[in-house]
Amino acid sequence: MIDLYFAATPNAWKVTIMLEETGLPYNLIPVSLGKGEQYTETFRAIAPNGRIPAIVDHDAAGEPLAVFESGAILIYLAEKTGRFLPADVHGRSRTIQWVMWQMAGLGPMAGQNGHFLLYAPEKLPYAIARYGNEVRRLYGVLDHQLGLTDDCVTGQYSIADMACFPWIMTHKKQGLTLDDFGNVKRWFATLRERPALQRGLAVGRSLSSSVEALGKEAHARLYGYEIERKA
Ligand SMILES: N[C@@H](CCC(=O)N[C@@H](CS)C(=O)NCC(=O)O)C(=O)O
Repeated sequence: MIDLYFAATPNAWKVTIMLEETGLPYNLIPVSLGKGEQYTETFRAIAPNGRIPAIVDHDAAGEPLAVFESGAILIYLAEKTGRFLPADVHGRSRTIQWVMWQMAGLGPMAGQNGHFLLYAPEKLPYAIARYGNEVRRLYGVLDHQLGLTDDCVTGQYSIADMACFPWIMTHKKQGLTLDDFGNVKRWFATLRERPALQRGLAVGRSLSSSVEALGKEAHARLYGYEIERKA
């Protein structure tokens, strides 16, 4: 069984998407970022960086294996299951390149852009322009790539798509419209129909510290999902 240390944020949803896509059983362990649980000694023994997501695979060879960093988790789960990471050297390298691009570029830049647009106590035009322009540029890079590969980031659905999707979900609050990125728009619409991806994204919304910080309505707007309302 895999323990997943989780809060409802894009980096953690990459992992729930992969777990749902592969059908691996997992045990969800909520980490309250608002309460600072990511900094406890117990959690940092698993994830030294003090950030979610992290997993512990109790069925790993030899002894339980802890993995932190969402990209490393995606690669680990792909290798464990033999799915969503091509075996041939070209496909494997291309997929890992795009996972790295998401990890080093799209994710951090969109995270900073979101921070300066939504959370920063004062509006800082320089920071908003710097990160906003970079996120727009990165969306353009993805759009160009999807124009070359047609359906998916590297030509077939893989961990590269799972890494990017949750960050594209935030496009409205990044100040962007997908109308400016036709290939991303098509890819986004196609992928969001996948039942496993939808299950992955539905995991733990109510546990999010950003729900605590923003409120339910704003969180749903930020990540582009519908709130289930009781009749
Ligand atoms: N590069 C890391 C980033 C992880 C990360 O930034 N996680 C955020 C939530 S999306 C977090 O734990 N934030 C807690 C904090 O800022 O204290 C990954 O992809 O796993």
